[in-house]
Amino acid sequence: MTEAAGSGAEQDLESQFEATIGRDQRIEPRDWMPEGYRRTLIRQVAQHAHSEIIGMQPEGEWITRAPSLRRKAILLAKVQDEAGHGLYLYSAAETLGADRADLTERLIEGRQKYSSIFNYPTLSFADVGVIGWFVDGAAICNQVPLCRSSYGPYARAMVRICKEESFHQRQGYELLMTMMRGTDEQREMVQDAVDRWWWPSLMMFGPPDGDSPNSAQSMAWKIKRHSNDELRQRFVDMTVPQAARLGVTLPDPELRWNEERGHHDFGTPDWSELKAVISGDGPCNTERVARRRAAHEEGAWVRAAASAHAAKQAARAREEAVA
Ligand code: BYC
Repeated sequence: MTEAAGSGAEQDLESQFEATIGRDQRIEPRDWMPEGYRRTLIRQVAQHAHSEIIGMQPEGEWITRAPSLRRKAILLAKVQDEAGHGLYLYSAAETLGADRADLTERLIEGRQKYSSIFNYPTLSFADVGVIGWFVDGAAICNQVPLCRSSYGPYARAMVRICKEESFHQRQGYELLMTMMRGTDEQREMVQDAVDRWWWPSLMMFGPPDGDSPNSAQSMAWKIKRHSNDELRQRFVDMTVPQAARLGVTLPDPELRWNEERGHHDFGTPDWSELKAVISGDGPCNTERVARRRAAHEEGAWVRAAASAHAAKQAARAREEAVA
């Protein structure tokens, strides 16, 4: 809070910033903001953008193997939506002064994080359904409050992203419903996918509150509106009745309704697994980043062509201005 403690003018700016946050109004790109606020936002928004882009891979692997034309068209649209989400978010990061090429470099050099959830393999087409149901469901719980985040461009990007995530969640659930009405083998595929994705989905919300170094400041600045544990609980409460309706068992023997709390009690995720996955040691970290790096390198000619075209256009505009 004392970053701008220097001059009186800076203190005024800091008080104005705090007052804007206090009134629940938005901070916009041209407004003064403390360096810590800017850094925290760039960190979170960049990680979020990277997650969307890396998140295209686990489901994208199933596009060529989708069981019907209809499922292929739906999956293609979903994966393209995720690319779009990445683009809105990189643009939001740019309004904070970040350079998109630099953010990409940081991702492919392993210097910036992305969500742990995308470091697990997709072993059957049921995983596409479970990712939609759990991962997009978790994303909705986490991101709907971000529509009220204090930074304007991030909050506005979230509005559209959340609408699309809702559609993604429904398509996942509808796919699973269809599979559950199918053969025993299909039902087993769904249960197997549920067993593998449940705990990693709970880890998406981040470490427990007592072990979350960024939460207190991010909540004070109203970047985050709820703690990691609050949102995790919301997700569990939302998902349990959906699992019952679908006819699958969530793989947690401690899961039960607690009348007194008005919430479900549930077991403790393996936090050492989350730490390992975040630090690069998950089942698919190496291949995810390698794939992203290869796509970046393969796209070099597109960037070169776009820059050459832009330079040509600018030169032509200058010539026309002189003539
Ligand atoms: N995975 O102090 P904490 C999607 C890091 S994409 C990896 O609690 P914070 C979708 C954390 O960054 C969904 N890292 O942090 C896409 C921090 O490290 P640094 C992505 C994690 O920021 C395609 C450290 O651990 N969603 O929906 O206050 C298909 C300590 O954590 C994770 C977002 O990005 C993790 N799970 O809270 C389908 C949402 N958890 O930076 C779907 C926006 C924690 O200090 N982000 N870390 O080195 C957020 O809401 C918050 O950043 C988090 C973490 C709740 C994730």
